[in-house]
Amino acid sequence: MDLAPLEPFSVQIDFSTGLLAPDPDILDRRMFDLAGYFQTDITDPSAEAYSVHELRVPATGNNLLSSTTLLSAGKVGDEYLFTKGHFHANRDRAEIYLTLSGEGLLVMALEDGRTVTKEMRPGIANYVPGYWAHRSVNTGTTPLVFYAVYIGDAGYDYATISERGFPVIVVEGDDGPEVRPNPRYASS
Ligand code: PAN
Ligand code: ZN
Repeated sequence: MDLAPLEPFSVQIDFSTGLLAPDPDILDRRMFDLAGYFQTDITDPSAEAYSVHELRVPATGNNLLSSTTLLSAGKVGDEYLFTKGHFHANRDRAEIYLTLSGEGLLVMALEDGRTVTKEMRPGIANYVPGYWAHRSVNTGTTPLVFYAVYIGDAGYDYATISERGFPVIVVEGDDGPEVRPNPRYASS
């Protein structure tokens, strides 16, 4: 082996808040980071949208990275708040999402526009195979908290989603969340 093995470690995860101990790397996303992602303009650019709390592990293909995401509840127009969403830069890298609290939908899409939407609820683990872009949508009234585990060299391609959008959007309908075609989706 070229490199010394990492030391085994443990982390404490608070299932209701998603907070980790010891201290993770934290990435904060505010509403202005999501400008242009919704059908309507955002109204409060400085409001917290979500944060990603990642365990400190080298981002290499022999490691597993993992993080909690704390996604606020709320809407922009009639669309529920969501994460930016991405393909993995290394397209074939897979991922698992385990929901810890709150409720939502995991929207996944292939580059050809095919979509699959799965429920996110505490105790449900969602498997995201390689090649599927993924976005979490908080359809509840409390933060949506989930733990994600991904191959260390998965990386992020945000540009494709930022330019084309997802093929579907999730809006509040008369009887709760509805998944509808995205009128602004730019198919390839
Ligand atoms: C997750 C996401 C996290 C935030 O850890 O990165 O939920 O979503 P965006 O990265 O789309 O802003 C993951 O899928 N990692 O690969
Ligand atoms: Zn991912």
